[in-house]
Amino acid sequence: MFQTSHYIFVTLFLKVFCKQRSVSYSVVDIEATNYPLTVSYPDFSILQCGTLCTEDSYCTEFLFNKTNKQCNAVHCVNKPGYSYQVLSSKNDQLLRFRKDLNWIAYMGHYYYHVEKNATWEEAKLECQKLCSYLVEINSKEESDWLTASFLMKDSCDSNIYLRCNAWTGGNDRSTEGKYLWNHSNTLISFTNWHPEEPNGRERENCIHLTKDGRWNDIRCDTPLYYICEIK
Ligand SMILES: [Ca+2]
Ligand SMILES: [Ca+2]
Repeated sequence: MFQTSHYIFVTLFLKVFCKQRSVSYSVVDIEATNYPLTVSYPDFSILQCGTLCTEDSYCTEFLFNKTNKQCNAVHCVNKPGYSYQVLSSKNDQLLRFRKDLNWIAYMGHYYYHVEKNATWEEAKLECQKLCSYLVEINSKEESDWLTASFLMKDSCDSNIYLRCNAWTGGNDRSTEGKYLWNHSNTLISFTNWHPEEPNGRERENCIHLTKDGRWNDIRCDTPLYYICEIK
């Protein structure tokens, strides 16, 4: 979905200002696929369609029909209370616009460090809204790259548990001591725990990555930044 060939890089077509936030959109190639979770916005213009998408945290992209001016938000996860329809992209009258977010590529995957505090559950949902999942770390190289790219900042507190760390998708919420990656539902094989960790037993069931690249189990309701990943 995020393959670079599908981007029209030169076209930064739309910029929507909303409550002092600026969100820009890129035109993306229409792929021959069905969008299972689309929501009809009122039919106006591309600009108004973009404004509605900007105000909708579940909307990462929207489809605009050049002929009948119909505007559809594309969601990746069900929003409570919404009724969805399936939209086919075979219609060549459709234009597709995607929110520009700070995804960074590494080894064929894309990563986005969201600098907003959230509990582990909230962070999981926020990543799903972006059609992605809480980061899953499968190697020392990936762990080190994430740390260097997102967490090693001059402004960090000396207490590595408080600042400059991020939720991962790792947890042992189902069975104490059995650590799984949430999205892939696979046992965690590569680990990079701090020397004294994991130490939280039933109290601490979610894994966060600290600025020195090590892992710690911590209470899942702790408000932390998080990293989303997508293939
Ligand atoms: Ca635990
Ligand atoms: Ca711990």
